[in-house]
Amino acid sequence: MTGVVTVGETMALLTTPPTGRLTAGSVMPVGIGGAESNVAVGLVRLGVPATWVSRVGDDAFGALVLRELRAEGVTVRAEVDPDAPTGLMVKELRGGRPRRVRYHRAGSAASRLTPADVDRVAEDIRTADALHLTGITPALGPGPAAAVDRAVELARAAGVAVVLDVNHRTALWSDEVAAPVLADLARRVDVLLAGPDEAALLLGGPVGADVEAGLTAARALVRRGTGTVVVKLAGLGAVEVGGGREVHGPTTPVEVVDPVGAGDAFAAGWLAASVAGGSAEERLALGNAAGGAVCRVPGDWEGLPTRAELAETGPMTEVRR
Ligand code: KDG
Repeated sequence: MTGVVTVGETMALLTTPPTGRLTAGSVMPVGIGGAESNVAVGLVRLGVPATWVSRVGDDAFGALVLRELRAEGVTVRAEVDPDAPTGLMVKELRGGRPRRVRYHRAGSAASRLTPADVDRVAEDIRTADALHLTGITPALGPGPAAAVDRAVELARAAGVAVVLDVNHRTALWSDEVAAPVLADLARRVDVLLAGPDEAALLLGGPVGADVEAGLTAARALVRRGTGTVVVKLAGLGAVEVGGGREVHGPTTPVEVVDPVGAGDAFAAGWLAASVAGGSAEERLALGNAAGGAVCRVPGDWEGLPTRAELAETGPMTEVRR
């Protein structure tokens, strides 16, 4: 197993105290967050090697990002950019739960990603078990969008499966601008992970949040050209359509403390089972279990589980290695 390569921005993440209002002054812990590196950490914790490709600024936030990811065992392939800062994200809590996320990432080092950053890791991509991308990266600007296209080209030419998590971020681009870009990208990948709203964005019509609606949307997206489509349905689990099969993977509801990062955890679990040769049932089971684990604790990625933790905390389908 060579593992998974992922490309995208990781930011410094400031979180307000549970009841604190920023405008009144506050002390905020500094951590890190980024959908793609969240997935990389999740994979490593599940025993799958992961490589994260990006750019950070030549600043303390960038050093923190690199140190944290290396400490988690992620292989870091990041350029340190002397001319742009590391992106920053502020997560405001109310009553202990996330209420709003604000980005300070325009002009960040990672928004200067270009195809050259991907070419530097071409061999990592060509020899990977899978390439993971999200719809956040093309929203960062033309350079990152071109970097995503280059990564898809390289992977597909080498027969490496490309997994796209739609991860639509309305704070970065409007539905109108995002929809055609993401729909075009979705047709060029092997696997698409989406929530009902994201499936609706791609299909141009409403999608319900129940199992039948998820299956209908997944079938429609497969007809549009993606090999396998997974629609995530929160407490109802997820459905997967592809390879001539349609599977619903139910989940065990958890007490949700912080849902941010649940989609990344699902992606990590799904990918970990996939690269181990697991069935659709096993992919969905591990995705659901990892997603649930992240929701139980505060933080975008801190609650990402190890296999031992999953075995202790909840039902999980056995996955072949
Ligand atoms: O899924 C969680 C991520 O959204 C978060 O960690 C930060 O990548 C991030 C983003 O762009 O919101």
